[in-house]
Amino acid sequence: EYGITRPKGHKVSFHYNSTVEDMHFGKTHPMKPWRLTLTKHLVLGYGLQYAMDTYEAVAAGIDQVRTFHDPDYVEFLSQVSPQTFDKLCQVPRFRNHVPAKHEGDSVDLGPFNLSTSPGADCPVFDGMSKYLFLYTGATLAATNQLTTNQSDIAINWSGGLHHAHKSEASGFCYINDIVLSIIDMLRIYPRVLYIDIDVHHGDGVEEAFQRQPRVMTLSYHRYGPYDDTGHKFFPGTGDLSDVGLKGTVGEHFALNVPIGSGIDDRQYRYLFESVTGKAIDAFKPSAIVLQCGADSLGGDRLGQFNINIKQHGECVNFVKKTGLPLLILGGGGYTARNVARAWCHETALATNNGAHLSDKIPLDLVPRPEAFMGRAHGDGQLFPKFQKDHRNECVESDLEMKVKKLDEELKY
Ligand code: VJV
Ligand code: CA
Ligand code: ZN
Repeated sequence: EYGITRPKGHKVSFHYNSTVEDMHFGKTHPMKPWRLTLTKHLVLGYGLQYAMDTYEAVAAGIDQVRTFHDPDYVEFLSQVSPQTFDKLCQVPRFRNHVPAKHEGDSVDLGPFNLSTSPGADCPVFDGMSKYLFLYTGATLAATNQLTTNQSDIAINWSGGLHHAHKSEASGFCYINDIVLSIIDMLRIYPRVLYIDIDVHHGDGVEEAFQRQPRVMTLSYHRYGPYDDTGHKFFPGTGDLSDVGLKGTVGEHFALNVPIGSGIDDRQYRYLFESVTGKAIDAFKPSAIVLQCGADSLGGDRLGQFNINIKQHGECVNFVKKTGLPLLILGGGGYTARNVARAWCHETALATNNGAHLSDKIPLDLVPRPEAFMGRAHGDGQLFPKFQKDHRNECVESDLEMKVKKLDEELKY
């Protein structure tokens, strides 16, 4: 009825395990794994399962996670729960990893920036260990589909956790599945391009490869001196002048596109297509990893951009057109119904011969139609127009200056 077809000679794999849906970071914590439930409902409602191969993810192994992360950190993550946290904190080699206390810290931090305080960015919650190794396992299985030439595009919406560091959790991210994936890819592909359209800077991935000329990282993100609360937008890195570690062979292989609040579709498209296009031409990647954080959408609870779902999806289309092996990952996204809309639309763009889905959500086929109904929830449309709730600080001349500067950087 919705005309879903399986593209010939183009294989897409979708990696997921529903166990991640039941996780709770805490009552009012912005990260809601049930956004993945809503995404699944839309994907199945539109019948996209017929256009791709779906795989049940299995947990990553401890050894796989150790290819990037510190062994003590991995051991801690594999054992931690609200019940075991206090005991693990007493272990001397874990105590060494407690971050220094900063003035004005509202929550007590334990080892590796983890905490049982409900207000923490990286709380310890029930089932957490399972959750972390599952989203990582899904990304690694997706990666394997590409490196063994079994898929052209592989998708894991539960992955894309770009802030995690080697031995520290950060910004809702614990295991950096992206870094682990790229490490695997480097065994097969000469060069990997990482593109990050989450509203936050992809600092963990950039840092991991800052000395590595075979990986180019390119992040688009909100960045500015200060926001209305007097704080820097998280994580506060990713300036235009940040281009990889100076004095190493990795210099010039990181690119950052800092963006002011309220950017609109047209401006975002100009930035994304100019810079990504030039990066692809200059770097000539053998494969691409695209982190599709949906907090760059208008109306996001944490984001500050005004872009619509169609433009977010155009970024996926633009990258897909290169025809290179492509890993598509999730990331941020804090207005759950819109995260589901965007990621369902992007699943369709990856499959279904790139055809657009009908704007009318098949409400009779989704288990929780009320999540998408009513004026406040987008009136049953897949592409509701977001109200522009952030003042547009972006001026054309400034965008042009940024494109020019990054173009110069790509001449190295
Ligand atoms: O801005 C920050 C850091 C603080 C210290 C810790 N407090 C909790 C918040 C301010 C400076 N953290 C950011 C992290 C954003 C992570 C984005 C992740 C991704 O999308 O890039 C990829 C998945 C931040 N912004 C908003 C919050 N934290 C926040 C955290 C909460 C919260 C409300 C807002 C944690 C718990 C609860 N409410 C109950
Ligand atoms: Ca980003
Ligand atoms: Zn984000």
